[in-house]
This record gives sequence, structure tokens and C-alpha cells, in this order.
Amino acid sequence: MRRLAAALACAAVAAFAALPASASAPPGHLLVNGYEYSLTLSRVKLDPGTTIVQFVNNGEDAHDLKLKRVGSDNEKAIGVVPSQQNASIQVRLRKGSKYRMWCSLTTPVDHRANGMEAAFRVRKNAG
Ligand SMILES: [Cu+2]
Repeated sequence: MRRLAAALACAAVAAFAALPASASAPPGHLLVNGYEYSLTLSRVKLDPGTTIVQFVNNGEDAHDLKLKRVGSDNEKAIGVVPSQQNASIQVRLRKGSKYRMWCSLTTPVDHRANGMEAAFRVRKNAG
């Protein structure tokens, strides 16, 4: 019986040690502040991997946020966010790449053309 308990304890330690380090790594975070007509990012260089993009609409009008890796056709979108509200999406950032983000609304003017556009880069390695 004592031998069985020891074997189980060893198995538990081995299972714990086998967990990949990335399993416990918290997601990255990017805060995007929107206003008429600008997008301000909390950082312009991010680590690769899972990241939560939080869009805060500090403006008086509604705004949305679209996000795309340069060279990709895969567009991510946070829908229209009313004034003084916020919304988030989780994205997986590819290492060594560049992303663009913008507001796609066009009334009363084209928001992107008037300044609601920003870009950030992803490091080749975490840290
Ligand atoms: Cu907008």
C-alpha cells in the first residue's frame, strides 16, 4: 500500500512537471482608445500569442474597430461600440508581423481617412 502511494505521488509530480510553460502564461493585452477621430494604443510593440484587444470608445459618436495582419485577408472585427462603452476580442498575434487597425464607419465622414487608424508590431520572441 505504501509503495502504491509513493508511485502515485511520483506520477503526480511527473504530470505537473510535464505541463508546458505556455499553458499558464496569461494573455497579452492591448488597450485601444477611440475618439473623433483618432485611435490611441497602449503599446505599439506586443508579444506574439494570445492577446485581448480592448476597444474603449471615449468619443461622442459610435465607432467600430477592425484589425488585420499586414499581408493577410483575415479581418477581425469588434462591432459598433456606442459612446462611452467598450468591447473586447481575443486574437492570436503572429510573431514578427505587423497589424493595422481602423474604424470602418463613414458617417458623417470617413472615420479612417480622418485619423481613426493605427498600427502595431509583434516581436519575434516573447519578452
Ligand atoms: Cu469611428
